[in-house]
Amino acid sequence: MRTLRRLFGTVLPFMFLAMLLTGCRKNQLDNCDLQTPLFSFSSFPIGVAVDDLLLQNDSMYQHICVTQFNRASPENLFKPAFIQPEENLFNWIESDRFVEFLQSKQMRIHGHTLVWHQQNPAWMDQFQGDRTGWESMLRNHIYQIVGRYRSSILSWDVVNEAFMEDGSLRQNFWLQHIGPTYIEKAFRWAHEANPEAKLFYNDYGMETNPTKRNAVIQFFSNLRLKGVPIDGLGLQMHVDIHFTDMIMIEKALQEVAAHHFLLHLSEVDISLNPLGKDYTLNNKDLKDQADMMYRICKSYKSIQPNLQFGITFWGISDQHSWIRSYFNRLDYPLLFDENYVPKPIYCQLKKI
Ligand code: 9MR
Repeated sequence: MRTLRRLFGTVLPFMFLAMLLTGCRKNQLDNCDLQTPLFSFSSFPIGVAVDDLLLQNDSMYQHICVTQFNRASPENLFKPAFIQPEENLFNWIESDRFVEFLQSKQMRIHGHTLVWHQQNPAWMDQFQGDRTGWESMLRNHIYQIVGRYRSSILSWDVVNEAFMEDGSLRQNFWLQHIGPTYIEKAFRWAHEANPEAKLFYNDYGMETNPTKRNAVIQFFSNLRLKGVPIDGLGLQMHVDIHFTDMIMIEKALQEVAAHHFLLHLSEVDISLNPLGKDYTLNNKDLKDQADMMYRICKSYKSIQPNLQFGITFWGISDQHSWIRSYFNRLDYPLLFDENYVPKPIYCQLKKI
């Protein structure tokens, strides 16, 4: 009897309290805990841009990549300068290894990117030929790559950044040598090479610039009416914490969905120091970053589920973000810090 009283009087309440405390603590930690993959919290794929060299040489990078994400976009490896460095000489060794490795880890691969104005090899830039020559050169590039990965890469950024901020077509060498039909031709050729693949147009600024967004939506809606196989739009979503008009972003996502395009938030990062000032990282900015991501996800989840192609982050650790090297500024736009410790934005994503 005395033992029972002791059990109810002291031991059980203590055990209950301990369970409650560890339970709460566990819940809080769960959000940031790397034991549970980020993608397992999401109803749509969670992707990441993957740097091939880091994937091979940095074991922590590799570990986070294959355990936290379930889709990968090759950050640079599939761009023309890397994959076809000389005319008709394709660098399959690295791209094959990349694809096989990530597939062995059950990750989907999103092909990035077939047609762009940057990261093209010199021979392509200086290519000599009339319109037909340019067309067959581009067709060959697309056929070779999309065809080779017909069974392993089931979605592609076919054309990247072909529009300017004012909604006009960018003056790039494709436009110059083939004319504006280079875009629809690229989509048709990609579809011929792999009729199963989902084909995307990918661009930046569409989430915040209605002029550009409307021009892109109109352009691709018209192409689709003509029977051009375009499945979706990639809104890159390189944003910063000082852009606070979340209604604008929500509207952008709704508009794309209203036109029945699959929607990929394709290169997400949230800059904390967009103006490149002297900057000290602080908790308020980290929280604002997490809150902004939360709002973006909420808006994304409010579109029709069958149009939610996924959200892809443009890198793993702040240390390797393109923003630091490209703009030469200190910034912290990604989910993990320099030591691969998850940041509040990562933990917040798991609450959505
Ligand atoms: O992240 C890529 C970086 O490593 C390259 O140096 C850069 C070259 O312009 O391209 C970066 O990726 C770009 C992507 O392919 C298309 N959208 C803009 C991205 C950031 O520049």
